[in-house]
Amino acid sequence: LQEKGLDKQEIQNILIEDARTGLSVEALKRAISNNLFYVQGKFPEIATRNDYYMAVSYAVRDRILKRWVASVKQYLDGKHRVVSYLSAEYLLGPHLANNLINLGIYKETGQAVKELGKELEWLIDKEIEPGLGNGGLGRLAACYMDSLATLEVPAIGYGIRYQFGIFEQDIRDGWQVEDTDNWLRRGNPWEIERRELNYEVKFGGHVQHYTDNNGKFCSNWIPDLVVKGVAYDTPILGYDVNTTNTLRLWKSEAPKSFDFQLFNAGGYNDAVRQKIVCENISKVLYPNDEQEEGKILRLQQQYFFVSCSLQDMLGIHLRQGDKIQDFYKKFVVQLNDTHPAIGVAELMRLLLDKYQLEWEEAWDITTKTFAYTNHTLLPEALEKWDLELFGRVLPRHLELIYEINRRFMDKVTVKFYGDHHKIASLSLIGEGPKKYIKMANLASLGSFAINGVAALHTELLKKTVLKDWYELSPEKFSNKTNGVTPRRWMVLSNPELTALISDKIGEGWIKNLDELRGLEKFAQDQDFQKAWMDVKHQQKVSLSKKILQRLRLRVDADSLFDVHVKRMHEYKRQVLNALHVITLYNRIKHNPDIDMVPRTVIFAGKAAPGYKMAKQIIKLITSIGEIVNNDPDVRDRLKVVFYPNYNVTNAQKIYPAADLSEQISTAGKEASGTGNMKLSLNGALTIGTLDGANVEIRECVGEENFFLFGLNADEVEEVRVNGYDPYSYYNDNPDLKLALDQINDGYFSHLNTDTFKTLVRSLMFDDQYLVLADYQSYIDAQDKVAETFRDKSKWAEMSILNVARMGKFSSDRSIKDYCDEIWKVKPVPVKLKN
Ligand code: T68
Repeated sequence: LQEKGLDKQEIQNILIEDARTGLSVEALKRAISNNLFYVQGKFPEIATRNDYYMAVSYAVRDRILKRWVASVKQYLDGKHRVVSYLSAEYLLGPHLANNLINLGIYKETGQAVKELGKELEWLIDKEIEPGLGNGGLGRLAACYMDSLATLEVPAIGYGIRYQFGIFEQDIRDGWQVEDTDNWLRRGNPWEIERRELNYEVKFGGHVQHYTDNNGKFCSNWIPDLVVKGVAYDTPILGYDVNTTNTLRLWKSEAPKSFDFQLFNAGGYNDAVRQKIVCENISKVLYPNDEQEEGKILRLQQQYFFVSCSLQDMLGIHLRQGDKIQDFYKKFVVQLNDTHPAIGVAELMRLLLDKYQLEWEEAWDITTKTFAYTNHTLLPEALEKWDLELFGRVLPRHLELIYEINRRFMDKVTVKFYGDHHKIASLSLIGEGPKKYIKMANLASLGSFAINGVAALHTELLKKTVLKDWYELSPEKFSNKTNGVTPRRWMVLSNPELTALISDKIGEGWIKNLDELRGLEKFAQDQDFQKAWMDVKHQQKVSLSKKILQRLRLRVDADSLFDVHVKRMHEYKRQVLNALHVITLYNRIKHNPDIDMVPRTVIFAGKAAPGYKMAKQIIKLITSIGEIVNNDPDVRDRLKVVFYPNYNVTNAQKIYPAADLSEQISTAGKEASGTGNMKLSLNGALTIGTLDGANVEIRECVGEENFFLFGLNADEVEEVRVNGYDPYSYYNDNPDLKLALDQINDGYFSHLNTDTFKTLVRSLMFDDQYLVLADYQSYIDAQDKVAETFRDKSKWAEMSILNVARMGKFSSDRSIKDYCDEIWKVKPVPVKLKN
């Protein structure tokens, strides 16, 4: 630098800048050492693994911050339109490796850490993931945040900073036990606390009405609780771009002024109690997927984060000097299911009560702002709030919802005069022994766009749960098939396959997944097939080691890895898979020398803590495992694994090792599925029903490369209408009968006939999910899987073709569709100065 004629000060500045943001091995090494000393206050001899993790993470964060600041500046200067994603859940998964990949410094950082005498993998492996979601819906939000940034679209994700995320699952005596997820216990280097960014949120109390001096009718909400929401920002960096968006999560606290008032009045205990009540709101994630809870705290959580987020957006908008009337031009707000649907009433409240707009104008802005994504057809998952409870928590919103509904009902009654059923179904308020508020109706009425998450799902929405809404406003409806980010679900979790693919077709596919097509022409290439299956084998060996460590169970990496991983739910039919396992086991017992394709059946997934049946299914799987894995007759032909604590970290280890992907839900029940996409992208073949996105996956990969079985959605309906008779399937099928009798008679439960009583009874007498109806079709398809697996070259070809044809299922494609067809937003490339 001296030779270049720079003076001392200039050189100094460059060195400082480089230490903060340089991407070379040297710069990274210096930054990590500095952080170890100046942030952690340690020197190498006494630094712990977490000290190193923090030191590396802060070095990475500095580099992201430079891009983050540039992004925010650019967005504000240009007054660009912004996507606001409202979601009660974000299942991000571990940050470090993902950020290294998106920054493009994975190798350099690995080298820097190595030169400091440590291993980067040693740090990555132990990262505690933020599990701020239940399953597919929360993970989708995370994939979408990645794609929004990668596509350089200005976006902000809003949600809740739960102190405790999804519980940790342990298996004891074959049963699930839950442990709290204290994910913040070692600190979180990826978030920045923004104490200055906080909003007050009111709860309870009553509403006063009065007429002001100008004769205007006004409302004043006097709450009995005020909570403060504090922003915690996490940067979301795109892949191979500078764009860094913000995930803004709200933590609830007690406002200072509030407890002081009580304190001064001598109510110390009350003050402390209030503080706890406030902090409780963002304390813990509700661990239910697809099952309504109807708890007050849950409603408080929803309103809390939605109110903070809308106040924040309005603040951003007004600070730019723009008219309140133009709010919908600045922000488009996507509702991730109905969990944030209270936003419709809250935006109305803010526009009416705070900004004094007239009703028509406020409603016009509101309905141009929101768009709603539905994620489920299950009736038990549709959100309803008991009206009386709702009114106690949000009295002003109850008034507003009544008024929204009154105006709406006026129109509907004219339009559908005499059709009482339709009118009642469209009402925001349900009648019955107790009145309730229908959140899907509030979301549908308050949004300009409504979408399902796979083609079949959208069609079924239009025919069933949202039928009347479709008939009322067909122009609002569209499909946006889900997608997954290839960065986390391929580059990060399967570096070996990534390298093999890039070696053949270059790296363009990482940002343009359609380019995987280029692999098709190698599908029959013997050398490529061999390299392909070698990578798969290597991944299976790695997973086998993990299984051995975690479960002290030895599995054969040459066996067919049959993978069924997702939340435990009756509609996902883990039991059907279990019946297949028992059938294979019985074949061996019946014919001990049978020549069969060895299998390792791997299950993983959490059950909602209150969902008895799902927990019993876990127990069934572990119990079958106990018998099968310890039976000497079985030898190496069959193993059953229940891999505990399924989360993003574990998913990243399981997907790359899968040969077979189980997507066997009752047709018409799984809205989309996204695990189906991740598994296929990683080279697994799918055995599945015509449900959710399976339909589209099969269309893309070709029906000859997909193991289809079972009733389709229409046939399922038909069977139900005609009366499903499980007993006849049981009686007519000796293999099925034997398997069910064994479960019932305690064959897998030390002769205890109580253990699986409710499960068997459900299957035999009132199973909504038609497990027995699809049994034989499933067994036949599984036999075909096994036959195909014997032909290694054929299997490799099918696997390559599956991957080659997965381009559609990138979340980049999904997000592009949302941008073009719903949000009307354009990319804003971010340039770095100097
Ligand atoms: C899932 N839904 C769908 N819900 O089941 C899945 N629900 O088919 C789809 O692929 C995915 O969403 C993404 O679209 C969920 O994951 C929940 O987790 C949930 C959580 C709370 C309340 C209700």
